[in-house]
Amino acid sequence: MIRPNQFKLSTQAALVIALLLGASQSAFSHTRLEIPTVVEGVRASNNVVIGHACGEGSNVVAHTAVFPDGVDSIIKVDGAEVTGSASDYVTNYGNLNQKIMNHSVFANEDEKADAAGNVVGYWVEGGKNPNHYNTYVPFRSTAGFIEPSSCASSVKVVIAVADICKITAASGFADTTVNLWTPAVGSNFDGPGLHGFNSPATITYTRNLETNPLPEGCSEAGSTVEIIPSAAQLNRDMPIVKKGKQFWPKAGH
Ligand SMILES: [Cu+2]
Repeated sequence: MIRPNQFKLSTQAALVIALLLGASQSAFSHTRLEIPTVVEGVRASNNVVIGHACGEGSNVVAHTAVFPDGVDSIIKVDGAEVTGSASDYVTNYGNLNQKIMNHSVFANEDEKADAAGNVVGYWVEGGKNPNHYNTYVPFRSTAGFIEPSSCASSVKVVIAVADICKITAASGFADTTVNLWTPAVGSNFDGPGLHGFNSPATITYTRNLETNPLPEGCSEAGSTVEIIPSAAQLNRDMPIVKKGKQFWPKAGH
């Protein structure tokens, strides 16, 4: 027979266990965006949330992110790769994201731009995010608009991120030195077999069906579109170049 006070104790124990599980999940979750889904036409500040470092006692000491440039990006419609460009689905694609400066954790930072001057990513370094902490890395997103003539009901933009615990050459990439939250597109930053393999952060724009209804001829649900950075872009834009010198990954082997 269970006496009332025994029952009470076990419920409290269960609650404590549930809280502990919840806490550990949030502290060790993968690196993702604070706001992963936005309605088209809405400008928002957002954060890339660094989820953890590279194991107990390690710190993320540098972090870098790349947005697909829309120039040679991979486009998928309902999961199948198509020819076409990002602006077929997001009318004003390009230069949608700007870093918001913040030196609270990382002392140094800069944006990365393509040849046309569009911001395609950013890097931060000179700080420490311990394994059991999260760091918010802030940026702002200009309102993206879904192309009215397209059948897209949502457009998911895939972001490539590296949370770097140790500055190594590419040959030194391991679970103890880096978390690569990148799409596996065949770049030097795929990290096959590593913790974050093919598990990138994403931001999804959803269509405002009231102001921007699907045109005739689309399926009732519309299409889900993905914009993914190309391997060539990741090879070019993932490295951290600081004052004209490559900081990460280290050159050579
Ligand atoms: Cu993780």
